[in-house]
Amino acid sequence: MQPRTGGHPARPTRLILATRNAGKITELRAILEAAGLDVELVGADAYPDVPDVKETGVTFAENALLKAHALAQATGHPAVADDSGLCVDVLGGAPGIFSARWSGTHGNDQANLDLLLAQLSDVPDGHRAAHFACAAALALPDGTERVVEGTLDGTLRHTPTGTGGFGYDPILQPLGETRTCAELTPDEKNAISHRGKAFRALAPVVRELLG
Ligand code: ITT
Repeated sequence: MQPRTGGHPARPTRLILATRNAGKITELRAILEAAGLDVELVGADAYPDVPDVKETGVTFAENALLKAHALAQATGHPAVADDSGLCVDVLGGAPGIFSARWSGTHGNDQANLDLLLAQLSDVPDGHRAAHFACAAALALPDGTERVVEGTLDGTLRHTPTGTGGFGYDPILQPLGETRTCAELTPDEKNAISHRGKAFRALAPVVRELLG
């Protein structure tokens, strides 16, 4: 699925993205290309023997760095990892780093969203501020590391709307928007999203360390 480098002397630097989510690979590849960076971006699927790392950090940045370092050490190539989630003001920033497993089961988007809506059912408009946050880390096999962050501010709807995106997209309405993230096109969402901002902030860092 991923392009392989040949024996050509001018082959681009290989950069591994610590995800099995094809959408993230496409998004970061487009951003690195737009920045004019000659990098061969491949997903963690290219290294099936490398185990997933436990996300034991207590911030998005710590978890992103943990994943990036683990992959860089295991593969001998520079690695990028991101960690993201939804932070709700009235919940003191929760679900935060626990966003993917808020209902107890990792990656059950529907259960996570249903639980959050139930918890917030009595919270009126005007007190439903929230933001998506993303930390993106770059680690080199020699231990060099960088981390950048991006956020998307909005408010939470009372009922899910829209069928696009994933996770909490159907209830997060970005500031200045009348639609939820799940009603935006992928390009519209990438242009304003926490992950889009973090990945775009990473491009000059990739240039600095690998360029
Ligand atoms: P990886 O395989 O790359 O780890 P993931 O989906 O498990 O992807 P993320 O760190 O990207 O992990 O996101 C964690 C959770 O945060 C995710 O399961 C969603 O519930 C929520 N989330 C993050 N970004 C989101 C977005 O853009 N829209 C909606 N929900 C999001």
